[in-house]
Amino acid sequence: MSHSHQAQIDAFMAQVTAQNPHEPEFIQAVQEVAETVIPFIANHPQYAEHRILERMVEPERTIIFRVPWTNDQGEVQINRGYRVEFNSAIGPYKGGLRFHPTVTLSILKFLGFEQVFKNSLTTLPLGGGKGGSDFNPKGKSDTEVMRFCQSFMTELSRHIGPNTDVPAGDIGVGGREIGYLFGQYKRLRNEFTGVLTGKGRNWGGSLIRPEATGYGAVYFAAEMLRTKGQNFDGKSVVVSGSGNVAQYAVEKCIQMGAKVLTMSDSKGYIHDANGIDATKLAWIMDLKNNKRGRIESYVQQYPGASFHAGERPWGVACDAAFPCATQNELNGDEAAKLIANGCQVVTEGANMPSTPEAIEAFQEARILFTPGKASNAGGVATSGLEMSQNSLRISWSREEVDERLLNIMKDIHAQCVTYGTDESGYVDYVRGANIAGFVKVADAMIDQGVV
Ligand code: NDP
Ligand code: 2IT
Repeated sequence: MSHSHQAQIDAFMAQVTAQNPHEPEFIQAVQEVAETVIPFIANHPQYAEHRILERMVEPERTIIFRVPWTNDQGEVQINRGYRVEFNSAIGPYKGGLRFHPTVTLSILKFLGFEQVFKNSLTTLPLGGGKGGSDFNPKGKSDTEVMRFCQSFMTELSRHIGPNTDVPAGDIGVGGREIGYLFGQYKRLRNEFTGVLTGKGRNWGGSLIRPEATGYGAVYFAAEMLRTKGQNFDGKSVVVSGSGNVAQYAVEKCIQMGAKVLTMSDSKGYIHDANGIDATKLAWIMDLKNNKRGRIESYVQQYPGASFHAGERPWGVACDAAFPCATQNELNGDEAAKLIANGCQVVTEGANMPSTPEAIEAFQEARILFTPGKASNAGGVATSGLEMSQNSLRISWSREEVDERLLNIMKDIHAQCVTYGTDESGYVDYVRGANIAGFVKVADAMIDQGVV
């Protein structure tokens, strides 16, 4: 990179850092975009003239609110709720809700900022937003989760709508929570609309939405492998997480003939050298989704496997890795281990799971690496398809939605190749995703004036 580009990036980041103190995750997400987009803007002065990037780092609106509720003992509890409405240049704000004790404004701003670029890549008319709460659903009864969701929606309902802002799930928000949130919105507004996605199949949900993020990540990885004349058949795969994204990434890897060696949760990882097959995965899905249990129990059910408390799976030798748990879960040292063990492809299912040092290591080693904003976009893309079906008041078959998802993932891959290929032919998927995502939103912002 030239000195003048670096100086521009440094000046821009100094400003962003000064304006957003105590927001390390947000600054990390902006830095990654700035490093690739600022050199591009240098050759496209219209974006500098209209101060597009400066406007894009400022959310259009941030809502922070009190969420009071009572637990099963009748005691009053207080959590903090958020919705960051980041950018609506190309469509209504769209993005998930996260319920996890680590949720802060910084976390939601990083996720909302990423979402703007991701949603732009999907080819669908979706703006970007994110929300959530520091509420911890773990260990709470269904009735406690319901009362929390009802209180959260009582305030959120003033700010969202099917043409304004359409939330969905993320960490800690799955089908159960979306159901309680939808029920309360409908009751308050007396309106049955597609105001949330990830709904149940009988009340406006789309087939394939539960599978979409994990399936989409594997479709994207398969596209990357195809550029090398390879596929997943016989490849060994390491996955982190055991929630929604991880489960369906594993399912699709198995369907494509790969051998999945690991899954994890926040307490550690399980390693099954014989491979997690479809039967074992069904057992894990029941454990996590119905019994809300811990991944550790896997080794009682399948004694051939081992559990590694407090550790992450990146030391296990593999051909392909899918980080599918959370942000900053794969650091530079772990990236070096993956590379040394022969890993050829790293596909982010989670949002920002690789630290900047890890990304640098993958790119220096010239392995196939894709950022979440490209490879996990299948989830929100299928949310977009759910919105279309709701508007049309019809529902498409499983095959139809799956095919649209596959084509969207191929399209995102092609956009990354267009903007990310360097002189040597190496595809920098980070640069490709950031620039392709940026251009569509930036052009729309110019068209719409200074708003
Ligand atoms: P879930 O709540 O279904 O699962 C989260 C998984 O990650 C669990 O196994 C959880 O373990 C683990 N995890 C969460 N926090 C941590 C942590 N701090 N350290 C270690 N492990 C952790 O969430 P999803 O599967 O929906 O989301 C996973 C990732 O994918 C997130 O980054 C999310 O933003 C991203 N994503 C999700 C999409 C979706 O459609 N759901 C779409 C695109 C991206 P434990 O049970 O112990 O907490
Ligand atoms: O990070 C994400 O893209 C999501 N959690 C899914 C958002 C959505 O609106 O489906």
